[in-house]
Amino acid sequence: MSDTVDVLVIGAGFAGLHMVYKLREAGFAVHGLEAGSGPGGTWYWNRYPGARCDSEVMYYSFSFLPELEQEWPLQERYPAQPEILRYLERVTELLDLHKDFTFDTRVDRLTFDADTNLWTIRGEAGGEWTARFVVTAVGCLSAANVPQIPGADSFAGRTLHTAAWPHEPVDLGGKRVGVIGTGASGIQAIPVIATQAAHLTVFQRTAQFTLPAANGPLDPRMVELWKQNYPEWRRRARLSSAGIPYTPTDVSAMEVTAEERRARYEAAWEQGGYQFGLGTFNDILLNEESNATAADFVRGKIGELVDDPEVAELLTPRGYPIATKRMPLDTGYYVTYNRPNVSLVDLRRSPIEEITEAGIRTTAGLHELDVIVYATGFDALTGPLTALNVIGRNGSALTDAWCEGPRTYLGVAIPDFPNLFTITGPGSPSVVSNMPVSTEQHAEWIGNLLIHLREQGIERVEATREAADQWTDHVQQVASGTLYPRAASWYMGANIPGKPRVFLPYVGGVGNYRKKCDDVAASGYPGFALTAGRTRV
Ligand code: NA7
Repeated sequence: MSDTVDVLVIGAGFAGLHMVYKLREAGFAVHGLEAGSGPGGTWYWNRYPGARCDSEVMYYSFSFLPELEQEWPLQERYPAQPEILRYLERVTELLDLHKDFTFDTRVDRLTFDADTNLWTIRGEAGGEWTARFVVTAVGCLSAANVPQIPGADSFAGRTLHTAAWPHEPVDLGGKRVGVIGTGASGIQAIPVIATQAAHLTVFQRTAQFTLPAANGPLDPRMVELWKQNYPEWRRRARLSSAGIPYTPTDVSAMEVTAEERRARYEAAWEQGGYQFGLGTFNDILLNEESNATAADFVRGKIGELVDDPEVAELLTPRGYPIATKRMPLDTGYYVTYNRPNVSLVDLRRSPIEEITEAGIRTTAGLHELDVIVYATGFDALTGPLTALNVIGRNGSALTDAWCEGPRTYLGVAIPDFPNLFTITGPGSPSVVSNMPVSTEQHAEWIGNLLIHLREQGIERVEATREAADQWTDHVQQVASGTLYPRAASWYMGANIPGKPRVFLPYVGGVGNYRKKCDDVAASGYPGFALTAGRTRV
């Protein structure tokens, strides 16, 4: 590749692969940089035992590859990490994208030159690129959170993080394993690690609500029907609230009798997946009383599933509404605590004091371990972007611009940072949606904007401060009409010490958001300042 391109894309997950392909096909000189040694993004890094997608397999793929759609086998209801990684590798091969990426290249600085309207992109291990436009496709959950625990370096055993799991198999047989964290990753890993380890100790800070995935093989007749109707399912997903074409309900949980409510929850629990939250009642995330009925139902299930009443009580979430922290789907999570080789440590009662050579010491004593697994999540949404050390026009740093929280226009553009676009950035549906639906919408929208700029001879595009302020206020306003802000969640930045507490994703719905973006495009991109070009790359 030449060192100067029209567009440089960072990341080779769903978003980056699509963006590079779209722009290449539109005739741009485009190149991608990726930190991993291959494509896959999230699915390249998160190889921990039990890693699986929480979106059903039919919705978790590209919609613009009809032949692959027909040929790709749909086996289990929820695809496991190796299967998704294989899918993205197949896409890379099919679209001949390898040649358009440089792998093993982590970007550690982006600098905009206001005189030339060009970005300079620096690789951590050397290498420099120049591009008129940069698109970040770095994911929302790719900057791992490793809590600073005193003595962590002194641990004599092995330390692992779910988000940076080794590529070679990890033998946990006969080992005493400690898992810190019970979010979506921990909840997937814990039941599998329990079957491998001699003993598993789970260190829980906040008890989590989780729903049964009811994973299993798909009925081949259903798969056939599905494949016949793919375009219609895709269309519905795009217009839906969460990027998954569940049929919405217009019934409030308070409108029905207690028996009817229980019957609906029970049916959804049996069916598994997000039907429980998206398909039972329309106000679980809006009305405290309605939410309490769903929360109580799940609390009751925990009591039924877990043998030891004391353990059941520790596992029972209290103090925040259900579904306001990201709801995981699980396979046998709660019943794992009935195993004789699994114990639960409540960090609220006895916090971690330090890590020693021998294990984890809480205020209640030392837990001797051979392996410590951090399942402690991510600096979500903003972390992957600030890690790029972005310097905009006037020398302004993104970290400074966002010191009180991110301000974006539509989650794709940032004032003072011209010619930079963020796929699934803060202020877009991103993590509250089925990701491929959202990355596709952004890649298409950004691609079409770049085509428009080329047609108009525009060299510089920048979100106006006014547009970003209005959008950011709208994002907060929509969130404050829901129960989401009631939880100390990573949606609020609450998991990272010192991070500003603002609501990060847009919860106004995937379909509504798409319409707003389409309206902006159809009206000639109001909210962006456009500057005609002097030079061509
Ligand atoms: P999450 O959902 O952020 O979960 C992280 C877990 O780690 C959660 O239980 C945290 O407790 C816990 N945690 C974080 N820091 C600490 C410290 N310092 N001490 C003890 N426990 C801690 O991350 P996941 O990887 O599970 O899931 C993230 C997303 O990835 C998921 O939603 C999918 O979209 C994929 P807390 O609840 O903050 O008290």
